Amino acid sequence: MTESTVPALGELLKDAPSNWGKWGADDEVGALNYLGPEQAIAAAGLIRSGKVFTLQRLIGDPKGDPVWPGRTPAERTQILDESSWDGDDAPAFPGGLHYADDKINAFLQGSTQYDALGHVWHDGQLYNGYDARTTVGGLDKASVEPIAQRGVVGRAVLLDMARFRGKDTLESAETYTHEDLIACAEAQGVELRKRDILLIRTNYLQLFFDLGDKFYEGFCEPGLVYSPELVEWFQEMEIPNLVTDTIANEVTTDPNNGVALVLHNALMRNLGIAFTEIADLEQLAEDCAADGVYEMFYAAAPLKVALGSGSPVNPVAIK
Ligand code: UVW
Repeated sequence: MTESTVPALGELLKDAPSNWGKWGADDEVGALNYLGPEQAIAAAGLIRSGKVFTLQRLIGDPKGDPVWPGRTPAERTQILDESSWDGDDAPAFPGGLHYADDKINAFLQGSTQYDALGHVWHDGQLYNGYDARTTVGGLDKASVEPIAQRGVVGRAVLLDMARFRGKDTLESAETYTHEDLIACAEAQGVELRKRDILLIRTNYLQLFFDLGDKFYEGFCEPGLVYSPELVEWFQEMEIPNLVTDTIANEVTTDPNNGVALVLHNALMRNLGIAFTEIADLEQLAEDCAADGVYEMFYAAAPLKVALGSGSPVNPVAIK
């Protein structure tokens, strides 16, 4: 497929469903509106064993941080430690207090993160029809802050696509559809319900640790692939939040049309579905395979970053 035959997103998605205006002209959290007290109370009823799983990847992992090409991993810098008091520069407090301070310089989209609904756009408009000029210098509209202010709580279902396909990890550019998600849920014996938060495991980032720099050669992650039927399914199912263990939640380049990150536009920009990326689903998946329970309570709140296009998060799943 040559560059000139690749359709523009606006053309590809011209008849695609949209949730713009559904929750009012001022809405900035989209399909998260599907999650309210009723969903939180129902999800709490799923807590049976009390096993808690935290789904964030370690920032500053000595083995490396997988990030989208062009982004750099977080850098943590020690500012104060015991050596600071060897000289005269360290702060002096009555009683002789010493302490450690550090800071990180990080992409807000590095590590496990929520994307703001205004994180991607095309044709000059973001989620809910906001003008793309509102992103200049920071997201005035549909930033991560409103998501952080409300939090995300609901029933989550883990769909272990790697195990379902009998693989350690899905392969580069491997795709799956909503029908595969349904088949995976059936094989796992779990019911998919409206307003479920979907946690999809590929274990693809294991290859980042196995392959080193070669991981980025011909970079194309596996993932969900666009079709009108898939978008309709996500809309009908009122999916509020798509969580995966890959960097971008979908196949990087759509093999059917050559377009990059189609679902960021069809699901996030058009339907307002929150994207959570680079989640660590390994321990949770092990546990689900062991006890056969693939539904759980899920809670997450990204950091409250004014104007932010994304923010790190450490989601919690409780079974
Ligand atoms: C891009 O949108 C480019 O990246 P991500 O959603 O993975 O942060």
